Amino acid sequence: MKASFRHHAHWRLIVGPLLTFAIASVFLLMARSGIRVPVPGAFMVGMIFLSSCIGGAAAGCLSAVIAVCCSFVLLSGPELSFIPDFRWRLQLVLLFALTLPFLVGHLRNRAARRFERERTMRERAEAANRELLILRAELMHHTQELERLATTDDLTGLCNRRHFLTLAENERRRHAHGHMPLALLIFDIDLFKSVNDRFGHDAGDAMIRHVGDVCRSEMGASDILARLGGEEFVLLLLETTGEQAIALAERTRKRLEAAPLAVDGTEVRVTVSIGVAEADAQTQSIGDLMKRADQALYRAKREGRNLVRYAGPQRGNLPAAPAAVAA
Ligand code: GH3
Ligand code: MG
Ligand code: MG
Repeated sequence: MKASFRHHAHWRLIVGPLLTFAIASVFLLMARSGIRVPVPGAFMVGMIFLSSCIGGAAAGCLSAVIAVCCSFVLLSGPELSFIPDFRWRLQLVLLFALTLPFLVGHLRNRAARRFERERTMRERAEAANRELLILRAELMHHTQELERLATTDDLTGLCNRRHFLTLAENERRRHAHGHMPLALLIFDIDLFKSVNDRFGHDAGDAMIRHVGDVCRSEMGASDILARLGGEEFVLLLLETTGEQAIALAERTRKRLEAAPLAVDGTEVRVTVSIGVAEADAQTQSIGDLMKRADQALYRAKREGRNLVRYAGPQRGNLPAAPAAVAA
């Protein structure tokens, strides 16, 4: 690769002078045969310029020497009659021929330096662009992470309260506008404090996660489940009537009741009380719906826990579910 590069450099150095020599020889032969060469000086200057461009100042100088020798012979004729003195003619040709390669070399170097500068700047701009792209990707990642942290509950991976309120309010408006049924459940783990007290905070956390997982497995794909805080959950059931919501609440309550949580080899019974509410014409906000579900939940607690209670204007209250259960 290096050898071929050197070979290439030599070729550039000699091609110009060789061409100059060939043309100069033709001119001399023509002059000797009595054929008048029209503008030999212009041809020679052109060849020096060409050599300098191809091979740089060294090639230009070589061509210049050949051109000067040729000119020396050719200019002994009467062409440059406006400079009668032969010595002056010779000096003029020498000066012109020797200056030209340096001038061309200088211009070539300047162009090369400018090209190099532009290349460096382009490379810097590309590097900055790449860095910018990386920073943008990082920023997007951090933004997504921030958004996730702002909307997700750490312990369960469910929506947090604030995010739930935003999503649920949008759904409430959409459902009210389309006259679609909408129901809401609030779950509260019964006597949860005693789980913490007896088995420790980690066991309490495990129970919160367990209840979250069971609720998640019962809900529909478009329903919205969130941890409200502590050991309370909320589930918004889209396009669901109060009856359907009560059925789902009962199913979840029974499932939890039937699946105790294993903590350090001990089976800890998990029960929840659930308040159910259904949106109606009087429901002005998701807060209204939650308030009613909360009232139903407190009734379930008051009436013995491990119960589902419904709060609705037309429906009245459901009969009590099985007896209260301690953890
Ligand atoms: P009730 O049946 O009336 O709901 O009784 P409870 O014991 O479940 O309710 P209470 O409000 O008296 O206790 C809730 C406890 O939940 C108190 C608090 O220490 C605990 N708690 C709140 N957040 C967390 C949490 O993130 N992890 C754990 N392990 N405990 C929590
Ligand atoms: Mg509570
Ligand atoms: Mg509780």
